Amino acid sequence: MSFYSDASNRDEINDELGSLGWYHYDLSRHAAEALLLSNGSDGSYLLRNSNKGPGCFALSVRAKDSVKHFHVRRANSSYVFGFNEFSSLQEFVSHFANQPLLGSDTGTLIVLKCPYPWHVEEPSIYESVRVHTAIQTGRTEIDLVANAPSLGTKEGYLVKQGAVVKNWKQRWFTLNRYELKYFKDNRCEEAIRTLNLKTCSAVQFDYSQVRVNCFCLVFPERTFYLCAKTGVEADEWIKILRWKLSQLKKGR
Ligand code: 4IP
Repeated sequence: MSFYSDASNRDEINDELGSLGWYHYDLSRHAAEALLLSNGSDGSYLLRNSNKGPGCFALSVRAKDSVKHFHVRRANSSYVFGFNEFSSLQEFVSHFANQPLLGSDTGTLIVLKCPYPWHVEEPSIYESVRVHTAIQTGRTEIDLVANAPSLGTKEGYLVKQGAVVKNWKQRWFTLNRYELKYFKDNRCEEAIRTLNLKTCSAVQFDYSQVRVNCFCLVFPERTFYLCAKTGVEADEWIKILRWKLSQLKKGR
């Protein structure tokens, strides 16, 4: 398998994929998440370059309240997506036209409903600018630090234990920014509870429960015990939750 290695090859691939209309070139993971969450809908997807290197792309897909990213590789003129290999872009695209069901290791299924276009018409209207001399704040260009919180979304069913009555209930969990919410199910609009990860001190695997694939979230007033369907899924939740905690620590 040979991947493209020079700029001219990269331009060729950009041209080839650009014909798709839903290839977003160097759109970052963060921008893809923000775009699909704010303006896409369940099943919207786009293709973008991945930072994993030449020939590597990412398919970003909007689920209900989260965005999932999948690898796509280009080798020679074939496209490799999951267990499928498509010998041409044409074949790859035909696959998407059939609105395939995308399954992940965690057992969640998403229907790839509609591609999110790279080009969207917007009114070409600009506001006139009147710059006034600002009061002297003493700030310099060094103070202009570009900063934005990561979205880092995830959602899915987990089984949780009550605090006093120790029964186990399946709940729909969503994670966005530093909020972990749980709902009765994935059709409910109103969360039962919102957990602020800023007050969470640890996330770890838990072997104290009779259930398997359990992990716990430690808060000052309560430790939440949650179980996933599979070990892979529990691992994914732990990974992203720990990543959030490490980001919060960095920001302190
Ligand atoms: C409830 O049991 C549910 O398990 C609640 O979970 C739980 O609240 C309650 O915990 C527990 O008593 P019943 O439905 O049989 O009454 P959920 O809110 O997900 O429905 P938590 O605080 O875990 O959400 P206690 O601590 O109120 O007993």
